[in-house]
Amino acid sequence: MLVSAAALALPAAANAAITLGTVTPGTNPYSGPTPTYNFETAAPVTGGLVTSGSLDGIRAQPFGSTGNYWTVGPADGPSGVLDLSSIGDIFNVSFLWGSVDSYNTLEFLDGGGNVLASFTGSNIFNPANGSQTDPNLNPLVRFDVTGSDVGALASLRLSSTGNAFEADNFTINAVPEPATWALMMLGFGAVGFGMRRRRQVGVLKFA
Ligand SMILES: [Ca+2]
Ligand SMILES: [Ca+2]
Repeated sequence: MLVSAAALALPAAANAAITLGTVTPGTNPYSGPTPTYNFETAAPVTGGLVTSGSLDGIRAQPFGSTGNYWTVGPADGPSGVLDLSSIGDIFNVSFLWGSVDSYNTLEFLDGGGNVLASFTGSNIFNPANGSQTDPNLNPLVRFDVTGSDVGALASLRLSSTGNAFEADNFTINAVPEPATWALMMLGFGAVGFGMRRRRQVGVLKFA
């Protein structure tokens, strides 16, 4: 109810979208946000392989990653899914994308398995040549979620037609950024003002 009221009042903020927010060159040691899933304890993933270390030509531990990480590719399982359905509303997702390759694909899915948004390694950095040491090719990537996608996003699917798509330190943010909060409060304020006005004139009308 509150969400639909805010949507009426603030259509610009209600547009459903998942966009690439920032690409921050990686650091070693890792210096990003405290991860929700760092694969040191069981993460809700199916497919691919959770492992540590590197195997020449198959997979490489992301620059800045420690312990276990998640890898998908022809040798490790061509695709894998990270289930986010237990989290509820999701406002942004970040993770350490190791040795970015042009043939890596990241998809955001809803609960029915529909693709809400899709990105390849080439969207992250060009050329996406899979360097295992260049911080630009081992970045912390952050994706921002808006509108109905906040509630719809249910999983991430990683796939790779070559070896490999490696990732660690997924941070799932269930709290809006301060700027988003400000927009939402503006939206609620506008709704409240509108309702008071309508009550005064005795008409409740939604366009
Ligand atoms: Ca780890
Ligand atoms: Ca890679």
